[in-house]
Amino acid sequence: MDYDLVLINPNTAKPAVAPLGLEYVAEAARQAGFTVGLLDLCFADDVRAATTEYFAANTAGLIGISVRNTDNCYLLSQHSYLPALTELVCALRDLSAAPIVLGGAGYSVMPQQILRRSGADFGVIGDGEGPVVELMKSLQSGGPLADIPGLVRRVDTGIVAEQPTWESLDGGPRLPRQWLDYPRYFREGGQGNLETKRGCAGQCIYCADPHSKGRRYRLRPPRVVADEMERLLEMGIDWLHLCDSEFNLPPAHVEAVCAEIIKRGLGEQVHWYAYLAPQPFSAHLAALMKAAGCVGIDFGLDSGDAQILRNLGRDFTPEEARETARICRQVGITFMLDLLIGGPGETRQSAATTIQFAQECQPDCIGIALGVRIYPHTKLAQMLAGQGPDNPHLCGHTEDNADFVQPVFYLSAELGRVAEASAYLTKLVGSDERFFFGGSPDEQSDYDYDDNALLVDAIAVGARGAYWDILRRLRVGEQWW
Ligand code: B12
Repeated sequence: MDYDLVLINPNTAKPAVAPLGLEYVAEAARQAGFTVGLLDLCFADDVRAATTEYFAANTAGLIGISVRNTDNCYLLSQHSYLPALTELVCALRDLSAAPIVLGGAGYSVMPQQILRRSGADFGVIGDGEGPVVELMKSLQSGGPLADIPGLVRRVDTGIVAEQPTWESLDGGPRLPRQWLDYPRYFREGGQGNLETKRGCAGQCIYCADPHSKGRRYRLRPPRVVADEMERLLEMGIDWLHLCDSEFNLPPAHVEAVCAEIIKRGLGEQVHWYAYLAPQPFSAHLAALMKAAGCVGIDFGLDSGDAQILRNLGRDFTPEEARETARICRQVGITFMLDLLIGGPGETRQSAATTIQFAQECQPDCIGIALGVRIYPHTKLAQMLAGQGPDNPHLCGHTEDNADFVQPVFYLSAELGRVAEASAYLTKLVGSDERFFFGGSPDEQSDYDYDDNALLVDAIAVGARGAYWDILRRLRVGEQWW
């Protein structure tokens, strides 16, 4: 078949997470009148062979590759996916003459840098729907590329990037959920996915979301969200993880989405999890979310130390977070606290305060990420600009990596180097079984979701839900399947 556009999902991490972004891009291109093929390599036994076989039978006018993750973002393991991406781009050059465009959540975090290193022709920062359609039109008609929002391209002088326009999602395409094998993703990945908005107006110094999703909240109409939930339920997908970075912002939208789900009686049929900021939160919101089917929340707490929270650009206090935790326990929602230890100003004392604070909140589990992944286009990167690789707070790939493409982390020198800091935290955690340590070599305490055999096996025998909750249940022996 001759396609105008062939989209590729190269993400083979297991448990399998459906590349929802590709559904949006494929559907937008189809609705604009283009023919679209989709090569999903997630379940391929041999990625190279599957790609060769696909391009022996099909041709493309443009190839789009989704780059969901650049790396696993854990200091203790530092697994980068970019060498495999470069290999794929290289292999495609032998199989097709079509130009290659990259996009996706990971790509958008460092677009110029990844384009340069991967050898692809184009990239798109942020939403793929509009720019991919515009790119195909321009490539087919020989029209200008310079006006395409979010497009990253090569010119004689290097690489240039246009500003994304961050379109409103009011008129976004309705997703038929027909581009991917969602039932298989559910069987092997244990959860469906659903987005209620894009963008973040937060000021966190380490987060690339405002750069990759826009600084303004763009809301999907609640009826569109609920329609899509119904569509997933029709396919038997009744455990979901929402794709919002912080579901409770802005609060009015959460309430409207939950109200629509409840109105349609979906709350009793579906179980969903979400990431939330510790604030804003209230007993009213918790009850509404629970009635709409929420069974678990992962709060990005980061720290229990007021000064460290300020240093990280967070806008809540430990006391507000404590109250949020109390409400969750009162309402009966399972919850996790995610900690980010080692940022600017972190000391042994503030780390100890954080561990103790998290324990006092009595969550169902606690995740620790040691070291803060440094992304370009963030305040943290600006703070470090010009300081060079000898900065004592840098860990990971510090040499030849001024653009931060290889995994590089801020780890406050006050904690010592990686092994020392990790040993110190392990000691603080002691025998408290609620803790998970991201990227740790110990399979039992790790909660890296890439190629996590514990999760894969549990899902194969019927476990469903957020991965942290499946791991937690495994640990406490709470089996519900
Ligand atoms: C929800 C979420 C999760 C959930 C997923 C639940 C589920 N069932 O889907 C869970 C908890 C499982 C998870 C796991 C992980 N995640 Co996560 N996750 C997210 C989050 C919040 C949303 C992703 C999402 O689905 N968005 C909705 C879809 C519709 O948007 P999208 O994929 O971005 O697609 C749009 C554009 O990017 C673009 N696009 C996409 N593909 C393409 C292709 C082309 C050709 C083009 C042009 C455009 C394009 O168009 C799409 C529509 O506009 C993002 C942060 C964020 N705000 O994006 C992090 C994020 C993607 N995750 C991240 C990471 C690191 C991980 C893990 C590796 C963590 C770990 N070590 O375990 C794992 C990887 C799991 C896997 N199998 O890949 C990082 C990646 C950062 C990086 N440097 O690469 C992010 C960006 C968070 C962050 N800021 O650190 N994650």
